[in-house]
Amino acid sequence: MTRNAALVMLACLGCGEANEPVAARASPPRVLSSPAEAVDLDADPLVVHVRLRAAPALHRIGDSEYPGFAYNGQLPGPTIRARVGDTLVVELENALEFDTTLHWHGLSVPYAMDGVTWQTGAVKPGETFTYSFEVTAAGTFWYHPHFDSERQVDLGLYGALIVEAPTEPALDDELVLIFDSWGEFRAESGSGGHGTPGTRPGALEPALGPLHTNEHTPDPGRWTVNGLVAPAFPSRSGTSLRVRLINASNDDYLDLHWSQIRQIASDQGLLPALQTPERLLLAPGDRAEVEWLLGGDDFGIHAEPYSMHGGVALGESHELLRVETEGSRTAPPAPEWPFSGTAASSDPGSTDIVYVFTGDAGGSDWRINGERYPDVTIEELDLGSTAVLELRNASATEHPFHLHGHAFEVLAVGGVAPAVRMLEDTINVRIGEVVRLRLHADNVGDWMAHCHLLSHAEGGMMTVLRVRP
Ligand SMILES: [Cu+2]
Repeated sequence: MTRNAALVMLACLGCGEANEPVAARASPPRVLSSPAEAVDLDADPLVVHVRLRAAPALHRIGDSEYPGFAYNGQLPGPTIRARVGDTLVVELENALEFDTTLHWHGLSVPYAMDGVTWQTGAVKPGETFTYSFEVTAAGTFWYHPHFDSERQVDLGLYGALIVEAPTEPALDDELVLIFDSWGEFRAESGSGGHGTPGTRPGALEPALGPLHTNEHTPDPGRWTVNGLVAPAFPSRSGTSLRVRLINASNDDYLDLHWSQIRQIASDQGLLPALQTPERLLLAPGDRAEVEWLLGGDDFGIHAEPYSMHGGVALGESHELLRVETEGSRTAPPAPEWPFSGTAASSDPGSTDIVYVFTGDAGGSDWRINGERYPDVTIEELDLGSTAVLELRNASATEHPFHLHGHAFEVLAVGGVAPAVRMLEDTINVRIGEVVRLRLHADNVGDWMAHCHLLSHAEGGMMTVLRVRP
């Protein structure tokens, strides 16, 4: 759930004794753990079959309660875990009072399974739809609706999807961290549908709806980690952990730092080499993986103030979570990751598709090449072809560009080629910046290409890239 959520406190402070005052409730748990995993209902080791039920839910965030939505009553939703080559079967039961879908962010799935409503239908209230596809790449992915996304993701519909590769070493432990930011307590009606008209108001209307505050610097105290505010993660010294980070916020960036960042993976699985950046920027929709080699010292994970309106922002560093280690053992040795060492591809210089982002800060009109979804020009590529995409940000905010159905390689950011091969599905483009991408069109479909700031997608910053057979 994110800042742009229109949220309302369920407890009514002036309504008498029928509503228990929020302050009287017990404090929520502060001990951090990975979200509970979905139960695999199929005994076949090559099939992962899970059920997700999307339904209204009451979220407790800090000392407050918020009416929202959840998968299987969980915030975040159940983590789905599979291995490369598995068939994933997900039965989605829609117990909401409006349409929904599931999108598998970062995975290349057949177009009919992508959860978009450009041509195919949504899952209606009371219906169950079964998604089924082979998972073909390892990494940290996530799932969320791609219908009425700004509201539905905001109100709690998201979860992690982990795909393991057999070649990767097992560490002592693993931690899945899903970050979200929460909106102000404010009632405002409204609903949208990613440009899809006719969305039925939900059960909780008119109390809930998008809240477009367009704040330059969101209150860092609104962040949650796996639904918890400023939790502690207890561990033992001498432990090695693989930590998977997902930014599920609608519109808020995470500029993370801690004592030593050892990044092993980004959107599309393992990097070619270990990276030790000073900061780790997670735009909405972005993922990263890091290794924690715990010695005896406690440390905090901090977020620096960061704004879509120009990056580094005013404000103070904020501790999102604290790692508390017991014991005095030294840090374990670094695991042997099967890093490939692959260098970045050279930029051919030519450009096949250009996407120019425009829009004014504070506005709700966001465009790609001057067009607003769904009234867009469809760029086309032949199956099997390779294309260079150039993203040009001529707007007043940053934009995390996300392409469905494909991973892409980053050729250059602001004219600078990355040191190693970077495979992504979501890439932040700063104000005035040009980003060049190499795309191998290997998946037939009408793929959404959009800004993953969900208020911008809702405002029209979405187009369609067709891969024809
Ligand atoms: Cu944007």
